[in-house]
Amino acid sequence: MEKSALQKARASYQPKLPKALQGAVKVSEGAPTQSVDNQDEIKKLFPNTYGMPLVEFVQGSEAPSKEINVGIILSGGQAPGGHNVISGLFDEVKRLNPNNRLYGFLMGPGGLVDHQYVEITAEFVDEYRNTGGFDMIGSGRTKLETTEQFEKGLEIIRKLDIKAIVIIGGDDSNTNACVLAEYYAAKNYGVQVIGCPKTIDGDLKNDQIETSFGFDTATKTYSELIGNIERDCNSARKYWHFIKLMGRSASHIALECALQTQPNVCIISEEVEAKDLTLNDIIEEIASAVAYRAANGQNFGVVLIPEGLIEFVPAIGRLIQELNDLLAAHGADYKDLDKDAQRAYIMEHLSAENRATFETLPDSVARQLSLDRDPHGNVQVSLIETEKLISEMVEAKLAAWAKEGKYVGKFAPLHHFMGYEGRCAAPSNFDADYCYALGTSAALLIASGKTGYMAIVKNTTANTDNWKAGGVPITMMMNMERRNGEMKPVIRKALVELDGKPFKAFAAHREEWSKNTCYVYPGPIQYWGPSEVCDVTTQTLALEQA
Ligand code: FBP
Repeated sequence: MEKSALQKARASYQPKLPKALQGAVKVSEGAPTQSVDNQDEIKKLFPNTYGMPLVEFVQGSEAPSKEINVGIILSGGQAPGGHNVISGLFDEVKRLNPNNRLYGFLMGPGGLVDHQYVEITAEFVDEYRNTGGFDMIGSGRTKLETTEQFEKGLEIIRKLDIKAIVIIGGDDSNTNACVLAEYYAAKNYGVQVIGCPKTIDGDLKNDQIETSFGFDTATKTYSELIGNIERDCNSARKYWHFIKLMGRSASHIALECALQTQPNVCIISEEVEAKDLTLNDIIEEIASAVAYRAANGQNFGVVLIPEGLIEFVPAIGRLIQELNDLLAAHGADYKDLDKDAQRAYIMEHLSAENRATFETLPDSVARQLSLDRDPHGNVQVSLIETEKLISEMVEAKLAAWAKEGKYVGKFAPLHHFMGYEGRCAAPSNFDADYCYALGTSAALLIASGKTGYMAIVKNTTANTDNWKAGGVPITMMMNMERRNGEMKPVIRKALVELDGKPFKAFAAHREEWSKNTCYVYPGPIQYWGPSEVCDVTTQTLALEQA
């Protein structure tokens, strides 16, 4: 692989490990845990992995470790730092016993089922230290859920004498890790399963998980680009930029970028849902900002739109719920029909209220909502051009206001989607350190015989020395939710909390940001230099942990 100058220099960065993970480590166990909700149902579904205690690693004398071969899987969307989880895991399993081997399953969970793997050696891991991307072993979205898949996986696990599988994934993948852990435990196969909290979306967090890895680097990358656009916008003073930001459901990415760059408008999906806003309400909010600024001669601005917005507009959310059920029950009846026949079939089967909403949607959006789902049953919102939909509707609203004499100005919109360009960026110091510590914790959970746990690192706004590492039983984060027409045990997704400090900080300033030009230009991620530039966490984390 030909390397860039940055990649070469960055390879020698030694991630900072918390004191508690340096050298010999012992386990300190807390009290038994409970799931966040639906305790009886979750306990029944996970009799072997429910109620286990929280675990923290502290410095202390360590029992000699038996030989343990480990398998690792990268699951779902890329997130900066995945390679450092692997290097942390590799270094720790080798420290515990140099005979231990680490195998990477290729292209996601499918690699386990199809027996596609590679041994991760010292030379191999050295090629990828502190790099972005998941290209070391690849990732995929195959959902591990059937007994047949678990048993196929077991064949290769036995062949390679693997004692534990580490699944690096988001809420859906870790839900599956929990199901797999329970299955292997129930069968007494002696195979441990450990999860790691990954996703740029930032929605895998709770009392135990302060942040998912990748959120820090991705939001800094987007904020750099948004800042650059804002500066261009404030220089030319002739465009309104509509920027859609990745993040399937939750608006954490959009909110964090807004806190870092202070745009004129940022829509937060969770607020739209809570206030029962219609698409028209959102359009009026943006058009009002455009009209106000135009009246002051400022025919320019920046609008941030979260990728998942469309699902949070209550009327559209209700439509999606019914479409999910329809898809689960009758998808096979209409999936092979031509476009018009599909639309007609769906219209015929929808309730009157949802049919009325469906009719108002442009064809491309209606199609995306009614047909394509990812393997976890999610609408593929990153494929919907919400930024164009919104700017076209704003344009129409301004034209109507112009006729009524309520708006005079020029409106020239430009569109951007920021998603994939942030998911594989070279990890920030925070993500490089955090991921290396997560990988180390995962190895220690395995060595201490745990299964059905997720590796965690806490106290992350303190100096790295004082970070706390350990594990949380995955069942502790679960509740029952309706998925594809059925109630299923899943990890509860963390949405933006409207009474949380990050949203309140945004809400306190947004009026001023919309009327005036208050842009902040964060610039690119820095890897070397003053700590207040290089090691700063996201504002979301800083505010939440304050
Ligand atoms: P994960 O939840 O798997 O980390 O994926 C996050 C994400 O980047 C979302 O923000 C986005 O909607 C989705 O992946 C895009 O999926 P794909 O990579 O399959 O296009």
